[in-house]
Order: sequence, then C-alpha cells, then structure tokens
Amino acid sequence: MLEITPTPPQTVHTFCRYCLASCGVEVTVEAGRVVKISADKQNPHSWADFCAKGRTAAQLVEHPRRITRPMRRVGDRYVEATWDEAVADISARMSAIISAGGPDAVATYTGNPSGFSSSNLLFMTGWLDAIGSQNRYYVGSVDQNALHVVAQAMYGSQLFVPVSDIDNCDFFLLVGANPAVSAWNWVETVPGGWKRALARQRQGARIVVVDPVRTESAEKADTHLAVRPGQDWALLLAMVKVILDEGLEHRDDCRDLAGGMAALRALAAEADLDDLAARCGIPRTDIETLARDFAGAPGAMAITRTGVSLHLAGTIGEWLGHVLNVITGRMDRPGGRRFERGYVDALKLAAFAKPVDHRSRVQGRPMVAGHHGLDELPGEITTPGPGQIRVMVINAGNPVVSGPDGARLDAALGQLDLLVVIDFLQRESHRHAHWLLPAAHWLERDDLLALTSGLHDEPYVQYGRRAIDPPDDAREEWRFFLDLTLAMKRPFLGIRGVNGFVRATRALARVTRKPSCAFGPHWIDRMIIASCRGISWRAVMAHPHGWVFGKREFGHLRKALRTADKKIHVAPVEFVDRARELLAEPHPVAPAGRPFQLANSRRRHSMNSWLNDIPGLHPSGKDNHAVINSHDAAALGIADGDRVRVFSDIGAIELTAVISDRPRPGVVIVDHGWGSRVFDPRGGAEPVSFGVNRNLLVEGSPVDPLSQTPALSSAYVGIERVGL
Ligand SMILES: Nc1nc2c(c(=O)[nH]1)N[C@H]1C(S)=C(S)[C@@H](COP(=O)(O)OP(=O)(O)OC[C@H]3O[C@@H](n4cnc5c(=O)[nH]c(N)nc54)[C@H](O)[C@@H]3O)O[C@H]1N2
Ligand SMILES: Nc1nc2c(c(=O)[nH]1)N[C@H]1C(S)=C(S)[C@@H](COP(=O)(O)OP(=O)(O)OC[C@H]3O[C@@H](n4cnc5c(=O)[nH]c(N)nc54)[C@H](O)[C@@H]3O)O[C@H]1N2
Ligand code: SF4
Ligand SMILES: [Mo]
Repeated sequence: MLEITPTPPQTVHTFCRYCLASCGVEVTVEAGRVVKISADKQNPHSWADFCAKGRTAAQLVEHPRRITRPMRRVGDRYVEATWDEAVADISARMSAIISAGGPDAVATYTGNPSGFSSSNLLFMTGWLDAIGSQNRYYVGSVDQNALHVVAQAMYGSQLFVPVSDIDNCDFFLLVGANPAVSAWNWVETVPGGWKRALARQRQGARIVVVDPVRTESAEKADTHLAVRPGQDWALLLAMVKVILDEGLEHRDDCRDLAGGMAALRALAAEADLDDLAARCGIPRTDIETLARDFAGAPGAMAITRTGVSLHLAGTIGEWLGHVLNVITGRMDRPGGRRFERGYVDALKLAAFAKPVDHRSRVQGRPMVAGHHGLDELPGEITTPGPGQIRVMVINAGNPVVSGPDGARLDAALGQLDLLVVIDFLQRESHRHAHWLLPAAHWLERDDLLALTSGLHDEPYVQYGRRAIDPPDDAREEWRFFLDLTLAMKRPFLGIRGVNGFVRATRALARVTRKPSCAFGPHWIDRMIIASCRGISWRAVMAHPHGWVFGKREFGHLRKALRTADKKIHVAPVEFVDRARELLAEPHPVAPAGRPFQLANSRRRHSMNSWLNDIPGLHPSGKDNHAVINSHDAAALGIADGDRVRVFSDIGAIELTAVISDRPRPGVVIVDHGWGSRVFDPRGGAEPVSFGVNRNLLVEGSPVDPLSQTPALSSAYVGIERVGL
C-alpha cells in the first residue's frame, strides 16, 4: 500500500506589510497553506505592534471572492482570461487611445498599499515614463502630501522625515494622532511606539494629546486638549509666539540650525494670542502653559499626523509642528526627532528624479509630490478636449471610498473607455472595471523595502520573504507593468535599449531554465544591497528575523539636509504667506443648517477601506456609527441607538447614533473606510458591504492650496433623527 507522508509544517519568518509598523511575523505553512500567523518574538525590532489584522492575513489570501485570474468584463458579467489576453487587449486599447488623445489620456491612481511593495511603484513608474503620461494620481492628497510639502520646503527633500526618539522623550505633544490605534504610523516605523511612550510616562514623562475627540490615546494622556477641527495651525502658531515672545527658544539652534528666524518672528509678532485661542477653541492660559512646559522639558517632541493634515490649513499645521521642534532644540537631540540614515540614501535617489512641471488640464494646478490632487480626477475624466482621461489604472486603491465626493468620482469612472484594476477583490472603486487583474499578497511576495529604510527608528533591515506561492494566475504588479511596456513597444523608464535587455534576460531564463535570470525586482534588491555600506546580501539573508545593524545615532541630520545653505528653513515664504491669509480670514462659522464638523477615527481592526469584511475582525460588530456629543444629542432630541441622517450639500448617509462625551460639542465622529462593497465577479453573488461611506459627504473642493488636500476631517454637516 502506498503511504502518503504528510509534508511537515514549515515556519517562515517575515514581516507584515499592512501598515508601517512592519511587525515581524512567524508564519506556519502546511501543504502550501498558511495555518497560523503569530508575532515573531525573535524579531529584534518590529513585532511589538502585532495585531489581529496581521494574524488574520491568510483570510484575505483565501478570500472566497478573491480574483485569482485576470477577468474581463463582457456585458454585465466577468469572464476569466489569460494574462496574455489581458496584456494584449489592454496594450492595444491604450495604444489606440494614446494615438488619438496623447499620453495624458491614460491616468493612474495608486493607493496606500503600493508603498509596501518594493517593486510596484518602481515598475509602474517605468511604464508611465515609457508612455509619457503625467496624469498621475495617488493617495497623497488624502493622506501625507502636507508632510512632503513641508519636508521639501524646510529640509530640501520631500522624503526627509525625522524619526521619533521615544525612549528619551520627557514630553510628548501628539497633535492629530491616535497611536494607541494607528501604531505610531504615518511615515515612520517606531515599533511599539505607543507602549514605549506609556513606559516613559510611567517614568515621569508627560503626554499631551491634541484632538477634538477623547480618543484611546487621549484617555491615557496626562492632558487632553479638545481642539476645534482644522484649527491646529492656530494652536501651534500661538505656542510658537509664546516661545519667541518669552525668549524660551533654543538660542544655539535658532542661530545655527534654523534659517529664516526673522521672518518667523515677524509672523509671530503679527499674530494675536487671544485671536488664535478663539480660533482653536483652547483657552489662552492653557496654550501659554503648554508652550512653556514644552519649551522647558529636557527631551520633547511634537508630532503631527493625519488629524492635522486632512484639512484646508493642514500644511500650515504640519509646518508649525516642525517649527516647534526646531526652535526648541528638538532636532537631532535625545528625546526629539532624529535623522536615521537607513541603508539606502533615499534622499540622494530622490534628487535624481527630474522635477516635472505638469499642469492639470482643467484647473491648471501643479503637481504635489509628483501627482495631481485626487479632487481633480472626476473633472479630468468628464471634461471633453485634448488630453481628456479615457483610460485609468487603479493600482491598490479605493479612492471612491477613501477620497472625497465618491459619488462624483464613481460616476466619472463609469464614463471611461477602459478601467483596469489591480487588486485582490473587486471593491467599490472597481465596479466599472473592464479588466480586473489579480495581485499577489505580501504573504506571497518577496520584498526589500529599501527606499523606506530611513523611516525605521534604528538601523534595521529585514528581507520580507514570501511564505507561500500566489495562486497560479495571480501576479505581482511589476510583472504586469513590465509586460505592458513591452507589448506597447515603448522604452521602459523612457530609456532606449532597456526593453531589448529585458527580452534578452527573459530568453536566457528560458534557455537556462533559471527563472531568476529574467530581469525583475530581485536584480534591483541585489544591486541595492551591494551598493550599501556595512551590510551584505549574505548577512541580510542570515538574519531571517530581521537585523538591527547599528545603534541609534545622533549627529547625522545637518549633513543630510538638502537645502543649499544646510539649514532648516523655518519660514518658507509660501507658508508664511498662507499663514497670513489664514490670520486675515474671519473665524470659522458653520454654514446654516450644517452646524457640525465631521471627524474621523480609525479602528484597530480596519485598514482604511479594506479588511472590514474579514471574518474574525470587529468582534463588536461590522458597522460604523454617528458618535454624537451628549449635549448636541440632547438638543437634537436624539437618543442612543436612534437612526440618524447625517447630511451635507452633496450627500446624506443614515446610521445609528451613539451618544458619547468623547467628541467635543459640535463634532460628530463617523469612521472612514466603511461602506465599500465587495463584489463577486466570479460567482456573481450579491455584493457584501458593511457600514456607510462618510466621505460621500465631503466635497472635493476647496482644497488646501499647498497640499491639495480637501477638508476630509472637518467638513460641515447637519444631523437629524430619521423618521421625524
Ligand atoms: N475622511 C477620511 N478619509 C481618509 C482618511 C481619514 O483619516 N479620513 N485617511 C486617508 C488615508 S491616511 C489613506 S492612506 C487613504 C487610503 O486610501 P486608498 O489607498 O485609496 O484606499 P485603501 O482603502 O487603502 O484601499 C487599498 C486597496 O488596495 C488593495 N490592496 C491591498 N494590498 C494590495 C497589494 O499588495 N496589491 C494590490 N494591487 N492591491 C492591494 C486593497 O484590497 C484595497 O482595495 O484613505 C484616506 N481617506
Ligand atoms: N488600525 C489601523 N492602523 C492604521 C491605519 C488604519 O486604517 N487602521 N491606517 C494607517 C495609515 S494609512 C495612516 S496614514 C496612519 C494614520 O495615523 P494617525 O494619523 O495617528 O491616524 P488616526 O488614528 O486617524 O488619528 C488621527 C486623529 O486625529 C484626530 N483629528 C481629526 N481632526 C483633527 C484636527 O483637526 N485636529 C487634531 N488635532 N486632531 C484631529 C482624529 O480624531 C484622530 O484621533 O495610521 C496607520 N495605521
Ligand atoms: S497591521 Fe497589525 S500586524 Fe500588521 S504591521 Fe500593522 S500593526 Fe503590525
Ligand atoms: Mo494613510
């Protein structure tokens, strides 16, 4: 009798690529399937934030509605096709549209998860440069553009991001951040950042949280200041003013490290403390005490996050947070913000990128961080004329739910000649897709996230190994973009000769039967490591749990600055001008009939608009609610559990009211990311969805003129009880 020996379980050590916490994970694989994911306790750097999203990652891999083969729309159904058919059809249609309307007729939207793949963005850019389109959209204008704009103006590179030195900090000023839930994310990887901050608190450090909502983080803080949404700039400018007026600044740094102090002082002198206090809704005396305490603490840091950036004055708030750190001597000092070099000099690489002066066709707006504002996309699709967008590729994104005015974008996407989507599931933004292309999950992918190596709070490298193989017909995005470039007969990266080289390596791979001979991201990973000081490929491979290859060092910031004078520019003229505009504006007044501001929060078990449908997450219920302040609810006659309608000029949503004292009066919280349908292109079953999309209430314009971000977390809305 034939005996079948079961394959013994294998253990793979890698890291989770859902969020920047990058938790080390131990993946148990049996017969090609993931049976368990747990925290890799041997990871010396990054397992401390491990959460249920990482633990349940295999459920997305095995999702019953997962797209596992390319699917083409035929009428109102989808049929499976081969990759050759997909690439041939897409390249032919794109080429014809480019011949008729020029390269800008083809546009892309790239979402947040693309940043967690080493090859996705690089190869997509290679293809975009090949065809010459500048109609590039990405998640930045609903996320981190403010940071890039500030980094460029103050430090000379949009990728210059100082990291938090938590373990030496005595005073944490957390503005618009909820690290208890979001894992000290937003463009840095500080493993266990929140737990480490709480450990410092037990040793005497102070935590101040500035947030219109008493969040999980605010509850643990020593002080919670319930700022009025969108008005952090006023609070931070007031703090800067107190520090400068009272001579509390760090004299040496203000003289040697900062450039533009005179302009900053002039701005501060013009501002009036009572006016600023009234704008942000925090008493003047509280601001004065806060400023003095912050300036006087031995080690301190201000951090500003999405709660600051997703507003019309977001860039000014972000800027003033950095200014506070600079003028109080927190840059490159223990307990403040450090510059981590990483193993790759991302700033140097970024400096090679040619700046592109491309204006949007309809509104004539420039790009921010190499992309146009998402609010412009619908108009660019629907307005006729040369350069009108006729083709879109949505790569790892769900902008109809994550961006403003989803209804308008959805209608525009429905008018395209060709919509190509690369994802695991067909979600809300993908409902009009002509082609659905199956992507590989991080459990199925090797990644070396070299370009973000400087975001870790210590010198760290880990090769993200794949734990399992992807389904036969799922592919990593890079492969699609490279094949598409070859099929369109345009030079990859816009460089002649590359296509011939790629073909030659592919031929070699066939002849030698060694797939690794074919050009791909693994070549680039190898080249990067080979060019790094102090680490080698062999050593990286010898550290499957990740490798802390050095100490946290100070003293590298000054040299890393990319400004011509090697100073930090504390008063870039465009920021000062915008601050003056804000100071001249009347105090914010709610429009008639819409007296509330719509705030947002994230949940530990959600990842923006995805993972909500994964079983086992959200044990208390898969839904979002309208969390209304108890005084406001009483005035409206709304009780806990009532159905309410929340509305703006452009839309209305219905949800269940939760009465709470967590939001400040006048603020209603509705979590973003809900209300995205998951379709079933293979089985044809009804779509499933949970909760409602609160961004349907947020208008695309106006935007912050500097970051092109709309008022995602401070739109004005009305609330009424349903059935009245
Ligand atoms: N009101 C309000 N709106 C917000 C925010 C807020 O705080 N308030 N937050 C904003 C922020 S910070 C962000 S980052 C954005 C997010 O905005 P987006 O990035 O546009 O949207 P996500 O919800 O992250 O959707 C990501 C999509 O990528 C898919 N995906 C996941 N991994 C991969 C992969 O490896 N490859 C491919 N091809 N696809 C993949 C998922 O299935 C999902 O469909 O939302 C923003 N919107
Ligand atoms: N569990 C989980 N973790 C995540 C994500 C997720 O979706 N789920 N997303 C990841 C991503 S893409 C990002 S960018 C990061 C974001 O990380 P964070 O920026 O820390 O994100 P949030 O948890 O939304 O915290 C923002 C806080 O700002 C507050 N806020 C809103 N408006 C204002 C305002 O005007 N002023 C002030 N001071 N505060 C305001 C909100 O109430 C909220 O508590 O988190 C990452 N981590
Ligand atoms: S999703 Fe959870 S497990 Fe994954 S990196 Fe973020 S915090 Fe860690
Ligand atoms: Mo984000």
